[in-house]
Amino acid sequence: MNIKQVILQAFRDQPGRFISGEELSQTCGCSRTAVWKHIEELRRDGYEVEAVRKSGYRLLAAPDRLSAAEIMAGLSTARIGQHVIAHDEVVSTQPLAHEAAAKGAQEGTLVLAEQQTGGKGRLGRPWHSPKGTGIWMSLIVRPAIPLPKTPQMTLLTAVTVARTIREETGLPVKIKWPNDIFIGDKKVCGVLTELNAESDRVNYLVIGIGLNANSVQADFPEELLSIATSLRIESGTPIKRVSFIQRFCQNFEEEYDHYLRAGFARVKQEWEANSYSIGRWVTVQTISQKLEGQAIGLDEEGVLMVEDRAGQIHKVYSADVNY
Ligand code: BT5
Repeated sequence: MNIKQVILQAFRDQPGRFISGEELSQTCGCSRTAVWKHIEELRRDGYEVEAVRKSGYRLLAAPDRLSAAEIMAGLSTARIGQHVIAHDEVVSTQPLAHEAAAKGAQEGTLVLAEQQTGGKGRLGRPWHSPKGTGIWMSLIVRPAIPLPKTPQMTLLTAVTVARTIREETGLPVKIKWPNDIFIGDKKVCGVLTELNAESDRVNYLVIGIGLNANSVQADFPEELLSIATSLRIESGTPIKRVSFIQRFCQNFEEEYDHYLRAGFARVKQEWEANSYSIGRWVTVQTISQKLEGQAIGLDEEGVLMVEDRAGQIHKVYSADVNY
């Protein structure tokens, strides 16, 4: 932790209380003048810090800005979110995460941005990511799992996002196979998992998460208005993006550690319990075939099972599913 982070942590450990300059200088191991300079920097970063002679400093409000210091302060994970690379504007967080991973970034590193000018969905589709309204982030993980199991990480991520939305907002969310989070019939979040592997070994995965957090209707272009929504639109109040990310990191780490230890069964159960897809009549377009049927569940490995009119069950590994 750098000095600004230590100061923020001290404020968070004693919420609402004044902390003297002397105490902060001891906690940080620097002079009182240096403390004052760092407090000024925090103010420039958007923190409201009150300073009262003889009492010291106290934190009144933190900005809703996705800075590394904000996210890491008070995060109780061992590795997910323990390294944060925060940008203001990028083309996409995905290639930046790949670059960081290739240079050895630790598992759990998060790359995020306030705005993406070329956000990516699957199959080269665009992901609309306007400034300050969403959570646009890429998480680097290095699971020791065989290649064919890597799609399970998308399902694990979807389950984790869904749980985090429920815990933070109480909104009823559903997961649409394989990577969409829905509220009602609109998409609030998409997950894009990209893989870097050599022969049969996973080097790393970059899991991109795009969540419409505080967008209002006017933030969506015409073509998305009828298919997209945000947590703010659905709940009627803005959400705290920093707390959301912190809780996501905690939930992800817990789910991921359990998965690495005990396998896919718990993710499967939670996915099915929250599924938008199961029971629905779907059209599946794979590279080689098109089929229609009812989505009936996941198999033990996380592959979607679709039963056609003749009662035959098809396994859908990777495809576009329409409803
Ligand atoms: C996805 O693709 O849903 C994956 C989205 C992943 C975005 C994250 S943001 C952080 C990281 N950096 C990136 O550059 N990407 C990842 P897909 O299932 O292909 O859905 C794409 C489709 O969703 C588009 O064709 C639109 O129809 C729709 N869409 C685009 N932007 C949207 C938005 N903000 N909200 C809801 N739907 C959107």
